[in-house]
Amino acid sequence: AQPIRLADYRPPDYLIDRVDLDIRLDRQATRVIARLKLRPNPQGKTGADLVLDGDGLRLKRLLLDGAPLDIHANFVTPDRLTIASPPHEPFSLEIETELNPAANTQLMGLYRSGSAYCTQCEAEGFRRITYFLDRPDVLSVYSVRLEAEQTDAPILLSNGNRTATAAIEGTSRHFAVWHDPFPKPCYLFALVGGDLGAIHDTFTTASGREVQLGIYVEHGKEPSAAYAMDALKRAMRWDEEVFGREYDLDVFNIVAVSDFNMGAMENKGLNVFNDKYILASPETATDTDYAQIEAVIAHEYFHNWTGNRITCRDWFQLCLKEGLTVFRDHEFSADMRSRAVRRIADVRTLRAQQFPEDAGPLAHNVRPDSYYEINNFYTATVYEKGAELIRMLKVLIGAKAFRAGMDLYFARYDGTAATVEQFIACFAEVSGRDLTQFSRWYSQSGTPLVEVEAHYDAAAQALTLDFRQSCKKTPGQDEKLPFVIPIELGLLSHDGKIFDLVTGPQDGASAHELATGVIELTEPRRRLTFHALPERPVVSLLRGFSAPISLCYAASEDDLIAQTAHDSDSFNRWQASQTYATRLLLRSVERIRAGGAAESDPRFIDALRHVLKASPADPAFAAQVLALPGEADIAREIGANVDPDAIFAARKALREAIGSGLADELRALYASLAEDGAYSPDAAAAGRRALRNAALDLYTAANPDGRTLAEAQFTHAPFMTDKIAGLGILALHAGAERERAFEAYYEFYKNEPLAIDKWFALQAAIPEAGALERIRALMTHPAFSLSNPNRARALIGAFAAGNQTQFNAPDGSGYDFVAAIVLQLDEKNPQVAARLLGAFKSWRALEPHRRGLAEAALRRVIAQNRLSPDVKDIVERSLN
Ligand code: BAL
Ligand code: ZN
Repeated sequence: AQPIRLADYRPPDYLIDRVDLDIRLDRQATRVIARLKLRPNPQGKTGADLVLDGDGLRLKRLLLDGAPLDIHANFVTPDRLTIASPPHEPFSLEIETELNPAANTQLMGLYRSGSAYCTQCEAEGFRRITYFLDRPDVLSVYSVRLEAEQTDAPILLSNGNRTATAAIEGTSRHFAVWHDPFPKPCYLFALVGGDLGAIHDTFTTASGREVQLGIYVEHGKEPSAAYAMDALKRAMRWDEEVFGREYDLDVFNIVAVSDFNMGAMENKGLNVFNDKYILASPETATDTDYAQIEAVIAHEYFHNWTGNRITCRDWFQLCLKEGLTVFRDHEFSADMRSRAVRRIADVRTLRAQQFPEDAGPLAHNVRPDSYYEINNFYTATVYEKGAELIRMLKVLIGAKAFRAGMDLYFARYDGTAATVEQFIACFAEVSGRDLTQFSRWYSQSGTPLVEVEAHYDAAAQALTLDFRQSCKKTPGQDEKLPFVIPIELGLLSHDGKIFDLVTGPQDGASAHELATGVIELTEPRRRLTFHALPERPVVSLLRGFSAPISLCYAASEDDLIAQTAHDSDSFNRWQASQTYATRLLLRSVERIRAGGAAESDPRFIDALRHVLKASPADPAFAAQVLALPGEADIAREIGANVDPDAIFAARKALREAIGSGLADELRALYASLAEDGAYSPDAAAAGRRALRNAALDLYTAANPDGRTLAEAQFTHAPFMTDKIAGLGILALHAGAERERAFEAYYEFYKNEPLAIDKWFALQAAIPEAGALERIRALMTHPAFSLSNPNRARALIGAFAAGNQTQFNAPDGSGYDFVAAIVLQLDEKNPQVAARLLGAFKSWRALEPHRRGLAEAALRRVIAQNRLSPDVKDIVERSLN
């Protein structure tokens, strides 16, 4: 197969102005009649054949301008419908197809989830419903008539506003008609039919229009949708206040389904959600779940403007809607919660998910140049790095110009399918800046490395900083041009005073840089000298993580300790502690690999003691500091010849050292943060729980009586956050407590699939040799189903992505297991299978023995004929 290339983009030869769908829902034989009004596109090729996309379709009837066409002729295949020389004037097509939703295991197009019919059309699912120009630059106005047995689907929903609904006389059937006045690409089409419960509310927009809000869930789950509704209303208000964006339809509906490939989907006026991101009660959801629900609700809602009103010209522009919308949901969460803690959490995610992508065989541009399978580009690079680029743009041009650029973008491109260039041009125009170099962030993959050297001249009271940027080659890109990199900078005294940034006329920093504290690197090297520094300052670089880069700066340990205590930039306060811990862990890994013991460092323990002491001021922040760099973070820092067992041992030793060195403090902190009373998901309360559980976790790492505390917490905690934290701690320690707790948890939650997912995931992550055996046994558990994406991700995904020692077991069993599951799953649900295979993304960085085993597992996958395009694409790129 040939890749699809951005450079080959051509406007469509035909446009589809109107789509009237008449859909009779049936579990095995749903009938779809699509009436399309087409016309030649003045920007397309005159007289071209009309080639409509399909995917596994069964055509029953076809009419062109009302006249039947012979559907047995060879211009129709399940995957394509070609009409040679269609009229040169506007014309109509009527296409009847028949679908089997019950047999649709890919969960793309129309399928069944629980007691509902639902759809997923992004990226290319609409072609599994009817033949169409399935590309995002074909925008149409949709009317949809849905008909079903009243008992089978009493609820009938689609995009837009409902214009009619009635029982069909003399039958047990009913129908509803929905009209969406906003032209949209077909990937935003959705329908839902089913027997669902709902909660309703209203929202009055800034201009005074009342919008009817509905969230549809499985019967009996209605109370668990209340937090999602609250988050939705807050998101609607926030988008008005912060971006000036008002909602545009009379209705906004959300439906939660239990079988869903992604997190959620932003279909116009009818978001469809993985129920994991809707359902929350204190008894079943953790603080993290609440925060994620808030973020995903906001994300999908924000797409109404960034994605729906302005969509993407082609799928290469995916970051135009996704990166921007992730940025918007990050800002929303920062405003709803603690900005500093959200920033740390977002950077942790970026580093854990996107940096390894950029460093491995699956590296790709934020805006890719080509693809074989677009489903594989819903990545951390497009989403998370894409969001960082928007954030960086705001740092570079300032908040005021950023908002003006957004306003211009909305005004200029509303109702169209846009490109990244058009987006960036808006910001260039309002700021007067040339953003050509900034655009390289979209077309060059890889994480830039910025190395900084500092030299202090005491006599001159001057500090010279030498910056050097570079970027390793990535697949298909051997040479990299320099990026524009904003480095937010602070110079501090060792007790935390901030020095003014002063440079001389010869030293090169602009007045703007000095005023904002943001230094811009545009060339491979830059030297800056700062004056009026009576002491050698602590250099606080990349404050707030002002650019998605790797920073290499040999700060002294004294500086890192001072920063951990005093840096006025809270991100760098956290970063200094992480840098210190990472260095310590890297040294320990070396020693362990050489047959020695991990290094102990009382200074680090001491620094943490101070963090604990100061923790009442900001418990959530302290919890972030106590969460040491993860095993994958350390592996990424090592970069090559990685031994996951040595990393685990080093990290375990450090946890034990902290648990024993700070036993009294941790235990006291744990006791002091005990809470009783009602649960509140707010950030302050969540922060206290996070710190309390982090304290217990570290305490238990070295003190066996911690298990008794953990078991008591697990048993008596009324709410999920503390219950699962107790279980998670017990899970790390083999013994009777652990097994008792797992059994008790299952008994308690067996009717709550989302809670059982946590049970699967914790067991999958047990870092012990028996983990794989346990997982195999759990795969036969009645609560498990490989066909349900949430279950598959909870058990297999948690193992592949979260259990570093066992996935990378030196006998290759982890690789073989995941490869075999990928093949099994590929026959049913290629998207989920391909995503699971992504666990191999860092295989080349492993030590040679494991590398060989991982490669052999990948080769077994590639050797299969009948791989889906999704899995084939990932395995081929992984091996290239
Ligand atoms: N558009 C796919 C799901 C999301 O990013 O919102
Ligand atoms: Zn999105």
